[in-house]
Amino acid sequence: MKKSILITGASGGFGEAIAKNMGKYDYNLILTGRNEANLKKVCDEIKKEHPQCQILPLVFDVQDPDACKKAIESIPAEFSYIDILVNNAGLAVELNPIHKGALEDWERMINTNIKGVLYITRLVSPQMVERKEGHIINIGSIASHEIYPGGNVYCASKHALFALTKGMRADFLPYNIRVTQVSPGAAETNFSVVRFHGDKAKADKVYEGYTPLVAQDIADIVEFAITRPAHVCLNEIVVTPTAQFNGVINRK
Ligand code: NDP
Ligand code: 8X3
Repeated sequence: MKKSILITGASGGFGEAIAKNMGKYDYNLILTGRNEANLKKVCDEIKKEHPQCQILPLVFDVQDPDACKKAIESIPAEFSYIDILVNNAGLAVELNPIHKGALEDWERMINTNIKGVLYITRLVSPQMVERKEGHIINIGSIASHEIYPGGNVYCASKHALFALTKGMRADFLPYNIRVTQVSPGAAETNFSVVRFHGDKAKADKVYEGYTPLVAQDIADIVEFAITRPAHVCLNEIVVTPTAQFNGVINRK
């Protein structure tokens, strides 16, 4: 049976680039996101480039456990052999200090970046355990290791994700399942536009004065991790722009 790769948050940014890289391999793709039009556009583009690739788009919010369950249970038999799971959907909201933080922003980050990963992993991993085979890739961040002013809850969510990555590695060790975290620094995607509630001018400033990473850089690293021989598990790859060290960016 043909194997599938499930990528959350494939309607843009890193997830889209990862899906496009993986379209050339002999996998079915299960691509998820909330924005149906964006997701369809990504599917159409991959299909055009790789007509042999079978793609299943799933539109749902990873914050909603019932929606996650319904979506995963709706996967038809021909896509059901999920060998690779990329937990990529995530976001930051605002850069407020704690005393000015909005509870709803905190909820969105915690519910998406931590609980969403747990919901999807809980639903997908039992079949990997049963087969004693599989690969889970979590998209962490430099914020899994560093804290910057205003990063508080986002950084906490990505620190938690790193703990979960190691927890998965420990729990899945007896089952031959690879677990990898890719932890990027500043990358120019829609990330900062989302962080600043659609303020493109404010988002653009984040990437001024240096060359940031782009989604393709991350997709190439994920592809590298996936295509290592089965006995090789890259535990974590931390990648920043050359102009970034930990949280510090050297702007011209
Ligand atoms: P984008 O905003 O470009 O893409 C985010 C993707 O996640 C979109 O496809 C979006 O889909 C999806 N998504 C967000 N929330 C949800 C949700 N509740 N349910 C389902 N899908 C959701 O950002 P990036 O590609 O940059 O971000 C991808 C991951 O990389 C995130 O986890 C982010 O934290 C992490 N990261 C980003 C860095 C950066 O500098 N860009 C650096 C380090 C890590 P839709 O809108 O359709 O729901
Ligand atoms: C996204 C990169 O530096 O905004 O995870 O935390 S950063």
